[in-house]
Amino acid sequence: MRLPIRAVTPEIESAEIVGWVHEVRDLGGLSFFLIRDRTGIIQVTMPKKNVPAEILEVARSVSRESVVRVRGSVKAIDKAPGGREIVPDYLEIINLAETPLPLDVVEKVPADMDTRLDSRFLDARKPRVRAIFFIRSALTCAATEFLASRGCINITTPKIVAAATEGGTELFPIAYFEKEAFLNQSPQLYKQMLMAAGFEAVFEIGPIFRAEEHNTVRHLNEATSLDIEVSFADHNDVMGLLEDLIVHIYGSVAKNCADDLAEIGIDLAIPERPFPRIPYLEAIEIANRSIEEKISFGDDLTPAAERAIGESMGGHYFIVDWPTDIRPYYAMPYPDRPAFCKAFDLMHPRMELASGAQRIHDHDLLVERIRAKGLSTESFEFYLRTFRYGMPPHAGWGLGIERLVMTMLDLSNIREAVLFPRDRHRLTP
Ligand code: ATP
Ligand code: AMO
Repeated sequence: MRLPIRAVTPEIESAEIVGWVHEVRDLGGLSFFLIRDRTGIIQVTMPKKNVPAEILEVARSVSRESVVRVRGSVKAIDKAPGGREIVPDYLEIINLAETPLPLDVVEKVPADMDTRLDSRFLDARKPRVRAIFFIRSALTCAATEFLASRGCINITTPKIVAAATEGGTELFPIAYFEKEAFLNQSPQLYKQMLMAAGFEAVFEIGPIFRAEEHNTVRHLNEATSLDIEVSFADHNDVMGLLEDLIVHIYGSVAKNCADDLAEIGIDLAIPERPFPRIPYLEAIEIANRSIEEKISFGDDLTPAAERAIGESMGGHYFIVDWPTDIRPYYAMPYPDRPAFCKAFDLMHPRMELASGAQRIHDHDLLVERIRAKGLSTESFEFYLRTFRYGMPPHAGWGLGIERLVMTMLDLSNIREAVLFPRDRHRLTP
């Protein structure tokens, strides 16, 4: 029976493995393969004197990245990766790779992002790239377990929709028979409607689509959002939940992904609770101390402002109490100072990770806010009617999974955190 490569130890006398030919080296009397699977790398050593001629024959015809099956005896050896090697008595080429390879998996010559993404299936064979996606998987599993343990119901909402939710970024129109339709920017309206259904606490991990014209290292046109919505909760309650979730995810990744973190070279520090909560007014004051293009009241934070505040905060923090005018219509204004609202952003020193708010649950106030944004209430009727038959107070947030992975693993480009990114120029693979 074949073993995962990681399980092959010097204590085992013989082993069968399958994997990809990572490297081939021929030193005359001795030739080596490195064979790789998703668990690790092992050396296969073929001393020409001791290995059957038919095996040497097969070995000579193997190209890098071919898929092979190897059986043989396991020997302890200090010089090889993992301190062991296999001397084969059976070698089979299961699938021969063409040469030359479109991308070097061993990465002696670093490739640029576009070349890597064009051959993502080969790029993802690199142990470092594989590690990012194993961590991303562990991270979303940890989030799901945590939110379920807090009583949140896992929901799935439509991605083909009739209305915008967020303003700001554009929508992608799609052909939907004879109707006008779009790809959804956020599950916002649906998660709120489920509060009217009495679900009380919901979460979704799903795609969001944003027709961002600009091409940046922190925006995608198709991103993954972790959204929650909780009834009888305010903005402070859901900030607490978000903070607990981030600390839980970091702790879980640190505990379960030690090898993958080591592969990427990350010594993961778990953020400390509570994250500071600084009001918007204080945030722009901090930014304006060091940036050239000053932020005025009512401006969104520029990337330079986010960097300046991030530097002074050092770790995760919240910006709270935003001007009502620059937040979406659904954010609840403070009753005693309606120019400010109960909205917040969770920030990492490098960028925004999540946005959220306590929502307006009063129908008439919501209509007023939609109109104040210059939007028509007609296209929101399916949403607005849920506010007329018993809508509880509620709050929630949306967290960008790629940005969470990117900041956790110190990746320079958000595309590193998605297998098949969609950006301004990329629609394949
Ligand atoms: P959100 O969409 O929730 O506000 P975000 O982190 O995606 O969060 P954006 O609003 O897209 O942030 O960007 C924040 C600020 O940075 C905005 O003022 C936006 O105009 C500006 N910005 C984003 N990308 C670029 C870019 N490529 N060039 C110049 N400004 C940019
Ligand atoms: P917002 O528009 O701030 O809020 O989005 C929430 C989070 O989603 C991530 N995100 C993106 N990531 C990569 N590329 C993009 N183009 C992109 N756009 C957004 C970010 C961002 O913080 N409905 C609200 C959430 C709520 O209030 O519950 C919303 O969508 O990490």
